[in-house]
Amino acid sequence: MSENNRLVHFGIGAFHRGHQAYYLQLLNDTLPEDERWYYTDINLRQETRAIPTALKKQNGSYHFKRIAPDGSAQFIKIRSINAVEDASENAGVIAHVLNDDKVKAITITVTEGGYYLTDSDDLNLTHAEIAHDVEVIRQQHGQPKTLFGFLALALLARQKMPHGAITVATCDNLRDNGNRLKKVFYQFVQAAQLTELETWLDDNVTFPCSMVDRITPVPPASLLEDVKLHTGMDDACPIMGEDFEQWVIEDNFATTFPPLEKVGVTFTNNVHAFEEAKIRILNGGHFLLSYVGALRGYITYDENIRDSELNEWLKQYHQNEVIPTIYDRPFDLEEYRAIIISRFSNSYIADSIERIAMDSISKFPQFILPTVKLNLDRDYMPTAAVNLIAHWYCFLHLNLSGRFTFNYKDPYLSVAQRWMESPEPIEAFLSDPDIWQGLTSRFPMFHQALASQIQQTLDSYEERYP
Ligand code: CS2
Repeated sequence: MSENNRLVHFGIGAFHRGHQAYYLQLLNDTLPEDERWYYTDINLRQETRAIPTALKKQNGSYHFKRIAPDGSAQFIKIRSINAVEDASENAGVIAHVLNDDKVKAITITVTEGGYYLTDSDDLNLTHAEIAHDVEVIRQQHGQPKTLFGFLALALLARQKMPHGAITVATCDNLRDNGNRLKKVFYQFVQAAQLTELETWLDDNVTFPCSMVDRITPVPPASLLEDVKLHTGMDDACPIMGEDFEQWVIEDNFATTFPPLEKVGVTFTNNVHAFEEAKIRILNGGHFLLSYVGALRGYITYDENIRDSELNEWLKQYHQNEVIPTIYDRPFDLEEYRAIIISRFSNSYIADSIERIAMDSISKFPQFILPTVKLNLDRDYMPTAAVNLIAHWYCFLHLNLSGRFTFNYKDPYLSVAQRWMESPEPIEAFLSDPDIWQGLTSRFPMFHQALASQIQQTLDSYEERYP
């Protein structure tokens, strides 16, 4: 049993280390040792083992280079993670870590694709990995592969404890993220026939929604030398990020939660307005310029913003299509957009288009589709979106056909491959229910406009990518 209160994190990416762990470090800096909170970080996937292995050798600590738009930087030592485990090797570690009443919450970052949502926002129980985990949990035997299996093991361990109540806080960019996770996790529990766990969850577990924000690029290899030069320390797994951070979390905790409001975190009952603005202005803006930027040969996202045509396209998208369809506005959206554009211009963080472009199949329904839908619902043709979505399609088409070389990563790549292999690829794309959720059939004018924009955009790349 540990002395300090603890949090557990599932999914150890750079974003988590630059965000939740950073905030906990800020808090700990204000507290005496016995009141500090520490993280146990747990890796879930075999393919992401390298960083946790290096982090474990450093007892969880590392440096964070926090970079301002003028290039000036702070090197902050993060010591708020002090235990690192790998459940992708041995899922038994989950019950061991969670069986500690000093653990008060689990935070999660597994990316948008890690939730296995269908077009109706249900859990995709037919997906092989989910079907596998349902069996593992139902039979209480074997090694899970997804968040759902690991979370079930964690909560089964808590259910056995006398005071097991716990907060489960997802920190991924899904709108209404806590409620969605709750809904699909209950579906998982039902499929695995854990009736008693389901009843226990009702009284003992909360799933607060949250909005999280910090642009955290993939750290370049040169960061190791940079850290050594500035701090004199060897660090095998430092991270870097912009100097902007924000965390808004729903005030809905099952038990004690660290008093992060002391270091700038907002606890509120209206997270939705914040997450809607962030996902549609920031993540949506990232999404839509990354494919056209890649096709123009840019490497880092700030190059998109310096391209006056792309900058103008983004402005039209934000000002004509996103901002007018955000109806709940707890702050000034124009000012918010201006801050985001200045963050997007930060060339010192050198955020790669390759990082932002990945996983587009699961990002599109979250970041872009709601904006398209809300515009069509108000009888407005979102022409900036149409233009930029056409570039996304062309990016996939040219990349998958080998005409445009780009290191595109996506666990759902087979979905795009299916469109491209069909006799009518553009039609296959436009009628995919997981992507459009019925929108293209409800609005034939939109279907038509996008199909012809795609054809026109493809033609425009004939010469550059023969
Ligand atoms: C990016 C995000 O991956 C993406 O699509 O838009 O990682 C973005 O950098 C963060 O959400 C910023 O908070």
